[in-house]
Amino acid sequence: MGTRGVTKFGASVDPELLQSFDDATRGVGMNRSSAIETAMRGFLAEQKWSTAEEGLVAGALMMIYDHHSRSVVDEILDVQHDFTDVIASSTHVHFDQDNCLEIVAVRGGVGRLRELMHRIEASKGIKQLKLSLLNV
Ligand code: NI
Repeated sequence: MGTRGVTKFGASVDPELLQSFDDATRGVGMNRSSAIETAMRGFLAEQKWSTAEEGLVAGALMMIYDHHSRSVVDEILDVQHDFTDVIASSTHVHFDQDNCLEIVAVRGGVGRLRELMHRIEASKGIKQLKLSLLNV
């Protein structure tokens, strides 16, 4: 992250939350400062996606949908054909008898990704949808 040095700051948090955070942090072999940095970067990437007018992001859109709903299967395909400018690839997993898992790799402008997300959210038959983004 360059040679910009570090800034120390104080924060007031719920002690139980801090204890859980420190336990989890130790569990993955990180110190508190690097864990806070990781959490802050994740937060910023999420904020950028939900509010920014412009900016480039990349990540994955993951969804679980009803295999038996022909309308959602068609809709997911149609939407992806309408967003080839931001979709790099997609992987379909026939998860079980009833569920399909689709993982769509995306990169592009936040506004366009927001449009994609809203189109998919509007499809009935989507059981879970998650967009995970990284700042580019
Ligand atoms: Ni399937």
